[in-house]
Amino acid sequence: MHTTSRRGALFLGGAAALSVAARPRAASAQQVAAGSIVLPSLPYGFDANEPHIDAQTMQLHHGRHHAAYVAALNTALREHPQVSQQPIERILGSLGEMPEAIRTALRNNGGGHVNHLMFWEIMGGRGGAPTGELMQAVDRDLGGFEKMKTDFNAMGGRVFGSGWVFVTVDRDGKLALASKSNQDTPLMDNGRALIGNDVWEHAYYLKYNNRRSDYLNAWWNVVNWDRVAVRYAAAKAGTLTI
Ligand code: MN3
Repeated sequence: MHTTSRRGALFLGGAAALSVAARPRAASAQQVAAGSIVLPSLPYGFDANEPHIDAQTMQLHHGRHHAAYVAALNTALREHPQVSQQPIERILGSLGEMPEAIRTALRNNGGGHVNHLMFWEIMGGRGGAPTGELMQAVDRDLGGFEKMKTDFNAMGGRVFGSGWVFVTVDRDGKLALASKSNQDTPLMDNGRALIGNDVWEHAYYLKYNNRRSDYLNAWWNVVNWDRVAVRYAAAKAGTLTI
């Protein structure tokens, strides 16, 4: 429906390829060097979310903030090839088993990487509402679309300092709201984010200053529900990696 769909598919493929390439059995053909996680390009232009999220914020957010998480993640992985061969979702789902020397770096920067991959993936749309099976789940589990948005925005407003607000999804397709501090992610609970909004000030301060609630309200206008539906189907199929 949008011209971005093909680029979106490539972007999704990039995220999936990260996990596949990181598995030891797949490493022989295309050996993945330790510390070689790459920052994918956005699946749309920096101005795709205007006027709700300005192009400069998108550019800085992707090119500086997300890039910094990727760089720091690679630095942490460089000396730990046995960790770098594992899919990022497995690393984040078993942080307690990770080398103590890099555990905090993995948590902050691995979390930052996957949270932003998900975030870019589900934006670039024109808002509206979910349809079909996903809308039925919203009605069933979250009291309907309007209540979901109201509760999500309220939860996002209550995050003290920096963090995220999510709708999580399990293998049965059940939805729930959750918030996390810093770059923590539902992957750390072996859950999955269906959608999430970044409430770090870097996500909105240039345009909204300290008016986080205005940003939270406006953000729904750029959600791409077609891509969210793909994530929902993947979650139910057990193939949603991050
Ligand atoms: Mn951010």
